[in-house]
Amino acid sequence: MTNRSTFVSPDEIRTRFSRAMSDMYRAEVPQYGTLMELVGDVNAKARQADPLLDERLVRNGEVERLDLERHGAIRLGTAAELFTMRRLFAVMGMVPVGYYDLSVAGVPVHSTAFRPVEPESLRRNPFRVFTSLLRLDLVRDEALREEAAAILAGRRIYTADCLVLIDQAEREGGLSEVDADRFVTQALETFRWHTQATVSADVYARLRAAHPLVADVVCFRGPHINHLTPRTLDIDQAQEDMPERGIAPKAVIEGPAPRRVPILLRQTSFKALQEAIAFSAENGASATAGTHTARFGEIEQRGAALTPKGRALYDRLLDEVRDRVQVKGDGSNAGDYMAVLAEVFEAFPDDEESLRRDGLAYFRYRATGRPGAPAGADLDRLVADGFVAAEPIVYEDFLPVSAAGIFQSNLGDEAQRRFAAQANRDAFVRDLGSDVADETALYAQMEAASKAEALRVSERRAVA
Ligand code: OOG
Ligand code: NI
Repeated sequence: MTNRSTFVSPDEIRTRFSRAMSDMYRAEVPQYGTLMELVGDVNAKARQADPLLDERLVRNGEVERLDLERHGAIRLGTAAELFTMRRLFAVMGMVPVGYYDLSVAGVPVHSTAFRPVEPESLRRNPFRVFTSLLRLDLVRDEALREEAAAILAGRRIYTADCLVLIDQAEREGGLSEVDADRFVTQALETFRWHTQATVSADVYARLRAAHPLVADVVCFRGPHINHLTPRTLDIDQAQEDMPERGIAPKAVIEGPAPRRVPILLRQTSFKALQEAIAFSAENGASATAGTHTARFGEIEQRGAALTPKGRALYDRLLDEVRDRVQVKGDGSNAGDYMAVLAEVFEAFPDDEESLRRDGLAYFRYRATGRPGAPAGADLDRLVADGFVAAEPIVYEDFLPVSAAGIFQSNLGDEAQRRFAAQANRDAFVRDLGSDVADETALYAQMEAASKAEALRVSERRAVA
């Protein structure tokens, strides 16, 4: 017998899961704990320095979740793993949004982001997981490709209890208090680090030579969480402060230049750590010790979601930057890159009214409650006269060029690269077992719904 009202909400399960993941990661990667402390300090200073910002954070109920993780990332090996991962995340109210082709950056994966989509769910806990699927079809050596596929076919990344609980949640429509906690415990197992590789040092070396990412995905029992990412209010400050705390940041902050009105997403990370692992024994020889580089920490600062027009401008400007200067592998010209970035992005309007008027960003509208709105007035008029307020909608997704930069800096190769795109969205969707939501449509819907509501409220209060 089940009773819907006794189910724990998916939002609550996601909150428990992200907390458990954070605790596990901090215990496993102490430097990540140091990054969390740094972010806490930077955020506290930023709030002090900017009372308006502070007020908005308090008004929107964001303070309690301010320093918490906004996202994590995993890399899967097979279609079946991805299919089940979709079902696992659905239990926590996370659905696949967007398709990211990373082949453009020479990384043999394609990806989606599992995330909540309802504004209320995002507000309760915005945790999302950037989830990549290895593309063995992009590995040239056929024998190696088959060897990797055979290794992957033999692993089981979900515990038996986890699979039972996913089935149960689907069948019954939710999980009880006790089962929700069991689910979190069982699901967490999939994301755990394994110091024992499933392959010999020789197999590891050959896979790594094909691409470091191939080795990372194929040689372990499961898709270890490879980073978690809290939110910072001042990413430039955090980047600058990292070395003082013994953290080596990647050379440049990905995304747009620093601005008054933030847009999209800016991200930076500390470089992945070299960690001790053991390879399995081979041909009667004893197991050997080795190292593997996969896990790191990242921070992010989010801004306005852009319309297709705004995004086209962003992509064009970023292309121009990267035509003019490419970050070198050793990061020695990071300053030049940031200078060119700032110069080129001057062409992107940097005040809320221009972003709105020019249709570059999505906005959420609300009636301010100011009395005396004229009947039948159009939205721009109502905004101009203070009857309706408009606030940018926060971008909740990822950026493929930035993601590629994060991948590369953590594979020990920060040189910017461009390859021919080899997107295969159809294959991804087939493996996933469902379509991915179109992020632009989600923002457009949110904007449209808020517009209609703001107009309705103003009209009701309007004076003829
Ligand atoms: C994922 C990198 C992408 C981001 O924030 O853009 C990402 C990975 O390294 O697996 O997390
Ligand atoms: Ni990330």
